[in-house]
Amino acid sequence: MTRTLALLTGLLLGPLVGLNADDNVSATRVSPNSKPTINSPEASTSTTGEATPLNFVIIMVDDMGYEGVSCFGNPYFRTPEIDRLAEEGMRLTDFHSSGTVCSPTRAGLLTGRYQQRAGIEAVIHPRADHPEHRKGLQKSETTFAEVLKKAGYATGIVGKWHQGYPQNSQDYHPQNHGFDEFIGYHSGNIDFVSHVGDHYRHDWWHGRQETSEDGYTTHLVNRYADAFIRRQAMADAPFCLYVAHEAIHNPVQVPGDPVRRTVEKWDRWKWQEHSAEERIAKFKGMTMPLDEGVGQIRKTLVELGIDRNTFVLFFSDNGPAADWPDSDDYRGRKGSIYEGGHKVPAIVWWPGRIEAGTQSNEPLISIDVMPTLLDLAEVTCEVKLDGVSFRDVVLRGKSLPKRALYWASLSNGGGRSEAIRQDEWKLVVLHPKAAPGTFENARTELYNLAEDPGETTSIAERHPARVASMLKQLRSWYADTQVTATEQPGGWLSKQ
Ligand SMILES: [Ca+2]
Repeated sequence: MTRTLALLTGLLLGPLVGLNADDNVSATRVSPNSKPTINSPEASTSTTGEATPLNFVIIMVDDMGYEGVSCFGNPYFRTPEIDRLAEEGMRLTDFHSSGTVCSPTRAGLLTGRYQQRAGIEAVIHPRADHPEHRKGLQKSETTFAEVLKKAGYATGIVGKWHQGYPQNSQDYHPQNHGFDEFIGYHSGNIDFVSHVGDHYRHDWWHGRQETSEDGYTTHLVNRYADAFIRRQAMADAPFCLYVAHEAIHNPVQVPGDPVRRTVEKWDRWKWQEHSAEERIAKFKGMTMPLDEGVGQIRKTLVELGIDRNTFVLFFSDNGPAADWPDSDDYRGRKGSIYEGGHKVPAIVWWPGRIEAGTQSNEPLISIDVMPTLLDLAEVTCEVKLDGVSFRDVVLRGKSLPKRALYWASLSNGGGRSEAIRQDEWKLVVLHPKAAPGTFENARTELYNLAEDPGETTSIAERHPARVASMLKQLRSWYADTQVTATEQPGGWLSKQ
């Protein structure tokens, strides 16, 4: 931790006390080289009677709000394929992203720890002079792909990485983080047709090879995800595929729409200039190819006879962007520390093991994904993870031990906000008019999510003891993440 950060943390978050492991932190330990156990309880039996280890397909969509799909309440159109995944699997109705924007959620997903520990608190910004531009996932981090690869898995990512630009450091490349294969892009979004990123460079790659390729991004992601599964199904090793969709992030383009961004300019589709009907048409037009892709993955797994030993997880990386109508009752959107910023649709599917058509209301967070995958694969890692496995939640309907969930968001403009949730209680901390990157001007709000899921009325004044206790715990958690936080270049408070 830099001296500046230490001082800042001490000044604004209180003394660095209570740095012992939080009660919600679970330790997952074991040999990183242990192989998936062929006779493990989770292994399935194929038609030949031979036990096979479990495959994983992690499908993360971009900027889809809670009601983005019809099985979570989309009032505008149906998403039949994603709905079918839910009908044959389980809806997770209280699932949250650990970030409120793209890069932080992805860092937390990949490492199973709060992304603050990896030093990725904000969007890794496309503009070269932005304080957050030069950051990325450092090689010292341990990802689920690395652990599974060491355990014998074939690993691949198709789609969005957004964990640092390769022109800043090759250390950030997904193939330096446990992925055997990468087809996709490094930036936060690309034109769906020209594949020019928001940093105004062409950004479509096959591994380390920049590749010019025709095709609407969602169609390409669908095609390469399907190809990976078909190829790996023929191989001896189990596989883990991370499908990181671009949809339904901007640029707002449906199949057949023209190029909107070149290396010179971006003709942005401005939602303010369009009617509600036009916005819904684009929303639907971008969602349907994604829905078809999810359906194709399900069909391919069934066709290949590996559906009963493949665990599929579908979820979104944060709440809805401003381009889309906000139909749900949750306050805030993408970037917000309120529920609308991080409460997202999520579905798990594993025929024969997860009971079809069920739902779980257990509070879960995206940093739980890595410990869950390792638990299901019966492998372990030597890094202490913050997330906990929800295997028994989805397989046996059990509850997790009580724990607190935390969020700390840093906007592109350097604005901070934090939140802690304990059962139905949620404390929100905002910093109006604070200097960028600082924790000045803390204003606390308290909500009871059971009584007020829309976070409409703060009841902080009625519960001063609870506010003080939750605030203390939140500050202790944040300070703990900073003690060993990975050093990153740049940042709002850096003199670099
Ligand atoms: Ca996003």
